[in-house]
Amino acid sequence: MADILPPTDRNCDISQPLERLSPDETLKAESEQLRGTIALGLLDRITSAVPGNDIKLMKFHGIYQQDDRSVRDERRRQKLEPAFQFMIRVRLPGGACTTERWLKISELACKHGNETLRMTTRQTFQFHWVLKHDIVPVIRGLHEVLLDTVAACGDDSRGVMATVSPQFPALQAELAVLAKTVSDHVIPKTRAYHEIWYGEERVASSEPEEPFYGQTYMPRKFKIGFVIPPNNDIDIYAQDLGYIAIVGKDEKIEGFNVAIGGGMGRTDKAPHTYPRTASVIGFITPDRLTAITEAVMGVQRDYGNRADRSRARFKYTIDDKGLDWIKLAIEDRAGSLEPVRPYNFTSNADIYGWVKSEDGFHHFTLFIENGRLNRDTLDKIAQIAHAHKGHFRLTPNQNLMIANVAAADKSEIEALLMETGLIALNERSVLRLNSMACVALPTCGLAMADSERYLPHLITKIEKILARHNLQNEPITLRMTGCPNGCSRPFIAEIGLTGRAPGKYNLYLGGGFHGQRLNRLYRENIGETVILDTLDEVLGRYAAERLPGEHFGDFTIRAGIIREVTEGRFSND
Ligand code: SRM
Ligand code: SF4
Repeated sequence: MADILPPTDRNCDISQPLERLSPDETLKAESEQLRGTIALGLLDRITSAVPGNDIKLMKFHGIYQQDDRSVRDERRRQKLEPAFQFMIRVRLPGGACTTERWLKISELACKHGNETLRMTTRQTFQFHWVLKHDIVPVIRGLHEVLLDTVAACGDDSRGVMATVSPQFPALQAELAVLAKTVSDHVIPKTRAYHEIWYGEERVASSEPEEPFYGQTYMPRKFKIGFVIPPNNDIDIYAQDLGYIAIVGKDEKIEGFNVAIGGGMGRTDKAPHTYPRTASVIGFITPDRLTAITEAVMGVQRDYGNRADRSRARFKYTIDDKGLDWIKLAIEDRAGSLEPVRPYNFTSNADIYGWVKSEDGFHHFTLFIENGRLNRDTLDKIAQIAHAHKGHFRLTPNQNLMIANVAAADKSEIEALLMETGLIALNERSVLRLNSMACVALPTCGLAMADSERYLPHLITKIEKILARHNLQNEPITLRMTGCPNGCSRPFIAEIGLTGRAPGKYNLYLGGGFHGQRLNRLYRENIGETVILDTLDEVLGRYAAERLPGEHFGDFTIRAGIIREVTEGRFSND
């Protein structure tokens, strides 16, 4: 593994004079490597919240303070503080989860998380509704199965994703290991987490606690993912740094194409913000992975915008400095990249049901609508976990793969899927199986409209439209969010809906079927009736005018319904 590079001059970009740094930069610098007053705030029993600055610092520990927005007004009327509770996100590189870990997580969710659990769009778990005094038991419970929540949020490298597509078991297992290696390499090294959550003593040292991140960490979150074509299940073009495996004739990974600068979030009516699909800049051999990761992250660490958080993601650094400049800066730190190697994606969906891989194992992908698990489903999956000798993988589309079922055990797992009724979850329309929604209301503080709670109902209505146009078997990607931050990656869906206000959404069309192209705003701030009427019209045209094999997103562009987005920065034009 490559040595960790010493931090170069923090904020060395001369365009960022110290006095103009955003307040978050000062907070990080003064936090004593993410300690702040978190430990003290947890002891305060008068409030169910934590102090303002600690709210931000706790994100680096994977914990978000939220409040139940459905009772906000009522509590204000009663002069009560908001119903504070916490969301806790687990770090789970590549979504790989043993059955032992699953059972522990499920137990913690039932005990401390209001009997609900969420599988996220980046292949991990989120506990919701955790009360302040329950945070430590959750974190320590996770520790019992050697899991933690370090850097699941915050200005650092977030959960590293890795494909779950089961066709190439050996390669997939290799990628899962690489995702873990990269994740371990780039997570913060501060002992703050151990002290605050496990109660360990602080040990004095003359060595810097964060050799790579320094005191101010990254300018903003940074996301890494690994994929094996042809299935782009992790949405490589939405990652800050993506590695596309190039597989040789001998079925071995020759190396990776390096993709940089993907990201989804935008702010409505703020054209200086936009989603961007990652640019593929070169090829590297596997031995260069950690060095290149450090170089790419180092460039963003040193040149990312630390004055304006709305422009702090790597995608903007790239567009501000120029792709060629950034590539040179990376090469300057880690050597030349080889020319991009050919690759081809065909889909970004999960493959449902049983798939047999070349090594003789069977894998069952179970549809979990929007990744939400309630008590009933948790109990049913626990039955499978007790019997299953393989492991689980959380998919990038919020679903669950029961992985590595030996041929001799398949009938037992199948019987359990039938007995529990879980198998019926897969008997859904193609549209529903290709849909995703973010959490949104009532827990997400940024939500402007419902998403996870509403999309299932909207889909039922769209299914009728599809049936009328005989399109019910057409795979069309549909993704919804409660705001334009893009947590379900809606801006690369063929149909994207992002919340504007309660019951109102922006409708985007023209995204690429396998996540390769951004969509564009088609109708703004519309309610259900207009959404359905608009889709009825456009889908009707698709049914009548499409070419053989033509995907819906491609059709909307060819038919002149929407203008193609060639680059993110022009997506608001
Ligand atoms: Fe996200 C913020 C949920 C994947 C872009 N995201 C949030 C917060 C933490 C709201 C907040 O800041 O207070 C949400 C918590 C809601 C709740 O109640 O749980 C939240 N994001 C999620 C999850 C749980 C959605 C889901 O339904 O699965 C996903 C957790 C992923 C994980 O396991 O780490 C999630 N978020 C994403 C993705 C998709 C991805 O990474 O592949 C994106 C788009 C890609 C990107 O980062 O550009 C995404 N989330 C955002 C943004 C916009 C960031 C930006 O720079 O533009 C925010 C807001 C922010 O950071 O200021 C945000
Ligand atoms: Fe919350 Fe917006 Fe992300 Fe949905 S897209 S979870 S509403 S931040």
